[in-house]
Amino acid sequence: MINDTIVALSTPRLTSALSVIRMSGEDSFEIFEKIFDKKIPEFEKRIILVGNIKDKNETVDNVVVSLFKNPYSFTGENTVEISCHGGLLIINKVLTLLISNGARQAERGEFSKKAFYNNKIDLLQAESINDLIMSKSSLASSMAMKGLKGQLTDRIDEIKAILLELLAHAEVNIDYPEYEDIEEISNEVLLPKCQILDSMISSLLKDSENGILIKDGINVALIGKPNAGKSSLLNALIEEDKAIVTDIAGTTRDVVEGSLSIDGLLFNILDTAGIRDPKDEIEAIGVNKSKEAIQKSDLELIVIDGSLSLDQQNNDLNEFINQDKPYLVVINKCDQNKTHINGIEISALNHSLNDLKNQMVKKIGIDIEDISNKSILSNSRQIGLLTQASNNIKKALEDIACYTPVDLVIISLHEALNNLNDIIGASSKEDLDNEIFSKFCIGK
Ligand SMILES: Nc1nc2c(ncn2[C@@H]2O[C@H](COP(=O)(O)OP(=O)(O)OP(=O)(O)O)[C@@H](O)[C@H]2O)c(=O)[nH]1
Ligand SMILES: [Mg+2]
Repeated sequence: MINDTIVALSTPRLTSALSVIRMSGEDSFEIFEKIFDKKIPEFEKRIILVGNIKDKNETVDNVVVSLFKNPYSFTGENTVEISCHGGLLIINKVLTLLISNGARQAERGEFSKKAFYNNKIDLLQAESINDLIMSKSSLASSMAMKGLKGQLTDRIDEIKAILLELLAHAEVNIDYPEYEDIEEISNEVLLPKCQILDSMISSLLKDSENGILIKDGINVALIGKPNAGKSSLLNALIEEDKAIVTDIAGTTRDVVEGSLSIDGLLFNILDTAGIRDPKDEIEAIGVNKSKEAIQKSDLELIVIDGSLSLDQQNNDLNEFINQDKPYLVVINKCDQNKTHINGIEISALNHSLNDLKNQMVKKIGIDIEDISNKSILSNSRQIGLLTQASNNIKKALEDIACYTPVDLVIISLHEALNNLNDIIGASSKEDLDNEIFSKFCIGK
């Protein structure tokens, strides 16, 4: 399958000025020549041609074609990128011609998969490509770009280098006892190195804690009594009339979502139905949906109607405070002259929300400046594997403290190396062999 020549439309299937069709695989040039009105000249790495796509004697389109010779392409294979005119008929015709001449329709992500198998990118870089395409905030895209450029892999490689050196040393002691000039590895040698590993992994894990929040956005639930002004606040925050606003209590039934970026961070705002004893079946469903949205939120904004009496404001607040989750108390309708309980005073109607926005960023506690300078992990697969690596190093430290024999301690270190390699999609065996042969010159 991985050797097939694959083809796909790389731009959206929409009518547009231009579209790009990409084909990759050993037979790409041969297949392309069958539908092009020119011979591909000899070339070294890359070439651009202009000519016509032909279906027998009919000219389908006049196109610009970029040809990349193996290994000088994204996938590492012979690749053809056809820039054709973006009409759906033309796109379909060109695709059909390529497929009928031997290419196969690519599956999702298959070009990146080929790049990975051909060692053009590692797994982290492949995941970063997707993250970059999908990123919804400037911070998320700069994070993905670091991954794509390999800076994240570099950070994992620094940790791996220490582990590899230790493991190679231990392997040499065991497999080549006749090498007397190589120091015997002991728990005293392992201890400081494992402490360094533990602190490097912990610091990457800590930096990455917020990676998923940055990538997927921070879910903020607007909660409160009916008529407090939740929907008005959603509309004011996203600067769009998305949710229906009326002075009838119980207006919002379904959860309404909108998003906005504050200081490069993406916030997904969830406007919920006001919580009260439901008056009918539809409202009961709405209130349940609100509770689900509140559950999945990362931050709650408790919206209090500041035009009510102080006692009422306090009662409403007490009903909604949930100590398990970060929350901010937002006193709305401050344009109406009343005394308010403590909270961030706003008016959803006159849109002065800067203080609230600053407090939202502060409450989430992401140091934007610090994190934008770092390479961090950003999906649960990567973070799960790094957590396993961390646990394995901690296990090794416990074993050292209990005077466990070295060859048992290194089992956990091997596991940690496997975890790190799984993050980037590399093989531990190969790494270890390389380390042994390069540093110790065994088998010279
Ligand atoms: N004076 C004033 N009125 C506001 C403000 N925010 C909202 N309102 C009014 O309060 C009423 C209720 O607003 P909504 O935004 O629909 O309230 P809600 O909390 O979404 O209500 P439900 O959907 O019923 O739970 C509307 O008449 C709004 O115009 C504000 O800051 N000042
Ligand atoms: Mg509402």
